[in-house]
Amino acid sequence: MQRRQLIQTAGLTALALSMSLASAQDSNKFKIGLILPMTGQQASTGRQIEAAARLYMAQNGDTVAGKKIELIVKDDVATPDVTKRLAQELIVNDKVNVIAGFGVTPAALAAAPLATQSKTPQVVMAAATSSITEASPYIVRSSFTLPQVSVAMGDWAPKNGVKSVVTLVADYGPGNDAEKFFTERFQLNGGKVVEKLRVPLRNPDFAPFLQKVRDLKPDALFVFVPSGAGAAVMKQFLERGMDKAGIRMIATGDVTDDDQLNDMGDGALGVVTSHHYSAAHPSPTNKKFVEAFQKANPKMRPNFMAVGGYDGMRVIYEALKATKGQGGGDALLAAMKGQIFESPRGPVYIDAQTRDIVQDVYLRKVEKKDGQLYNVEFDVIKGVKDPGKAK
Ligand code: VNL
Repeated sequence: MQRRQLIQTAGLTALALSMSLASAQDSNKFKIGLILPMTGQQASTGRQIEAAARLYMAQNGDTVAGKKIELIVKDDVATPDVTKRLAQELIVNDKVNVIAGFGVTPAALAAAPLATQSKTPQVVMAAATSSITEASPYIVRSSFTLPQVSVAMGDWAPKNGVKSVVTLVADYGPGNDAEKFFTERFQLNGGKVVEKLRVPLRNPDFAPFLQKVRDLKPDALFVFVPSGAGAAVMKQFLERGMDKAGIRMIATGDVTDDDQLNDMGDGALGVVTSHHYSAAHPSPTNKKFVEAFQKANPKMRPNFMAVGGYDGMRVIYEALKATKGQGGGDALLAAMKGQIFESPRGPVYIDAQTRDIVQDVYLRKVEKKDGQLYNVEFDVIKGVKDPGKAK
């Protein structure tokens, strides 16, 4: 046992040594490997994050602490096998200093062991299952967690006339988190969960599920689907006349995603969601961010994925500055922990213990502003830590 451990440790040390020697050749560069779904079902997430990362670089320069920042973008099609191969290639061949991105939970989890073995910081900018940060001590998250935003809805709904609910979630990590944490809090507040429905992540057909919800006739349907899938749910919800049958939709903000919201039509008006970012967040920092983002990307409105990418770049840049360009993986990671700053979403910090982001969570209602649909914030819960780690 001891001997085996010794050999394993020696192997890893050799790997680390060869990597640090190789990276010395590239010592005037600082490379960020950005692994994102640029094609396929989650492509909007990749598009948003890449655009935001490039905006951050345009605004803050591509030389930091004497290092030239190089962004290497790779498309993993949100497929964990591909993520793993790309992370391996980026770490071993390209000798990146940081891996970042990760549009979906399985992708973030697939890269985690490589981050650990090579001591490479892994900045998760999108994926939002609570447990992700526990998959490697080298993970830092700039997005959010589903428990963080779902609990707020479990408090709001019963106080606002919603006594019975059916939950409908995408059947994987973040959906399971949303279902569990919304349900627990809603029931604690006296609400009744009539049924819990799970839809497949890949090419879901919502019709049979919504038919079931119609028959059960709860006060509201609570929904989580990942960014990019919200418009399809909304369309079928309205086509089936669920709202006219007296069933409200409540959801996490993934459903009324700013990337799609404006094309959902007036049927989406009045839908209440809980989330950490709205393009309509009324702060000077956000106004500047949205303006600059839209100037650089005229056909896009930044969504919560863009903000996760933008803030993730901030975390990397500031860690590089703090380590004066000298930092290896461990030093960079240490400099990422505890960062506190004003994000376009509001005030945030990276919890030094959990490496997860602590942030305000808002209740928002879809309203029309200047002829466009927005998630308009009407209440806030300050400084929310991920409740998934509270135990
Ligand atoms: C995840 C969570 C992905 C929330 C999402 O959109 C999202 C995930 C792509 O952890 O897989 O909105």
